[in-house]
Amino acid sequence: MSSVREDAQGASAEERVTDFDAVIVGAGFAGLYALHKLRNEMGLSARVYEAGSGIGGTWHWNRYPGARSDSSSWIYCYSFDEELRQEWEWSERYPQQPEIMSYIEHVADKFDLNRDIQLETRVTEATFDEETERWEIRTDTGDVVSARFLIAALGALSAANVPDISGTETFAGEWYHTAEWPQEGVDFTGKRVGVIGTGATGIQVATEIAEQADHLTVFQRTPNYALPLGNYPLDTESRRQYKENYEEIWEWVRHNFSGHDYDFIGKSILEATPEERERAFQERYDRGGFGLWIGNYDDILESREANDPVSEWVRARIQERVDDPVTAERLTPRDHAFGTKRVPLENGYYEIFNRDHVELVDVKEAPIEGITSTGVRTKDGEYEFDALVFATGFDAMTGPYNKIDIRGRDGQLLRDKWAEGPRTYLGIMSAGYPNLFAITGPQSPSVLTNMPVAIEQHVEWISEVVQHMRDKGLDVIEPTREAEDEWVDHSQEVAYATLLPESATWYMGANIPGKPQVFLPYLGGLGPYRQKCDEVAANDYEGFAFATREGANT
Ligand code: NA7
Repeated sequence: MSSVREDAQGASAEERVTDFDAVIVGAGFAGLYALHKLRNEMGLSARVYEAGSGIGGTWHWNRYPGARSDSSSWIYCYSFDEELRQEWEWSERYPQQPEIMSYIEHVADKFDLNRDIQLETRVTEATFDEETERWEIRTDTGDVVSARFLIAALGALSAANVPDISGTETFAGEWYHTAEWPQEGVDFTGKRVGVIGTGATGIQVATEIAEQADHLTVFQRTPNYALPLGNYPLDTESRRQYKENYEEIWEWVRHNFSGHDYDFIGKSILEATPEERERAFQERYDRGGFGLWIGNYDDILESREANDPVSEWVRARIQERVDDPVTAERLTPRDHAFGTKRVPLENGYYEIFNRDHVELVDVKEAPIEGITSTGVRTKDGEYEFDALVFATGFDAMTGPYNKIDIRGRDGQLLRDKWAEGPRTYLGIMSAGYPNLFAITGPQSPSVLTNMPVAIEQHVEWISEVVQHMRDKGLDVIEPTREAEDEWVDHSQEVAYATLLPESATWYMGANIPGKPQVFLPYLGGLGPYRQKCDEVAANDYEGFAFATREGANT
């Protein structure tokens, strides 16, 4: 006997609306705001599909111990609603995962979003029908719906990367990837735990597991330049201050380089005396956060000469925090320049290695040869574990798109078009994929910014162009190949004018075997990027072609 599945509104499958103005894929920060904008403010019919069992995107999946935002709480949120800004009370400078989830749930309730979100439903295919000029969307639960607009709110870091290490399936204990963490949590008390990976996530999770586990082994491939988090609780007075100055703070972060509350110093490091540099570095280190990275001298990411002093300075800070000189040296990065990989923020990470029950294994010295039923085998020997944690990152930016069969004009798969690297105009659309909008997709500032600020900019720009189309009676928008080619070239030129492409990072696709080595996010800065998007819109959406259903171009 088959039962009729009911959707979020209680409508049965037969009654369900199957044609929407917009289908949004993903219910994280991006998808939720897109739904609010398109449905609540513009009156479009919209459906959100979300693969997870709850809303929240990144914060639904990444609930590993120690997960928290590296952005200041008062800007790691939405700015679009004054009442929301004023009523929400953040408890810390850097909020932890449960608090961010509570905020997201509050937003969904406040704007009545849940009724149009279908959970536990993964979009598997999206095909542009050139006859109807609509997208046909299919899911793993058998839904087939159509939409004029398809909004990819997939997240830049949502396709988990579990490395292909032989024998993983034979491991007799429990193993986890940090981005697919069990909803009920994991208790490591009394356990021998191995953590593989020392990126932003590995550093957060290892610091926390060190508190619980009997023994912790951290497998490090590349040491990082982690900086102190500098977290502190927010009291009533500090909350009052940021609330009073909200508009000013937000205007600043909307237009600066990173969408974070840092600005570059406004001067070349080469013009600063050694004493000035020392003062500048120490102040930023003491304050915590990304100040040494994106609030430092202007040119530290532009040349080795400008970068060396800060790389050297951070190395010295790492060395002085770790007692054992061999471990200290292993933790000290010497193979890449500071700031060319995503800088992790830490909260006592280096000090865990001063404890007897924590050890560091350098897998460049002693590569992992395989996983066995009892643990991890390296060139130097075997380590036994009750539990293994993969903090091994993501198939970043393009990975989430490549997981869906997205077919545009002539049935071309997006992943085929992007085989040599993503091709977009402004990181928002790709030629041959009409009416498909990406929120914080490849070749947009995205992961190089404080995400909610970049998300708001994209959602607002996209909703304005949709409104423009409604006002003018236009049905289809698509970038021209010329505009796209120029943007692809421009985004690579901007990146290659810096040191970032030198390092083997997920920004470059270097963490995934076989992935093309192309700089994925746009490094021109959020403020300048916003200005470019605004100019394009003011200039009659220069670089985009519009059409009506009859096919007339405007
Ligand atoms: P990252 O930054 O990609 O870090 C992944 C870590 O895992 C990194 O240390 C990798 O070493 C390591 N890794 C990956 N594959 C392997 C294998 N096969 N063997 C050993 N070590 C491996 O991901 P995160 O989740 O930490 O951070 C991603 C973003 O999420 C972060 O920037 C925040 O925005 C939130 P590698 O450095 O590649 O040598």
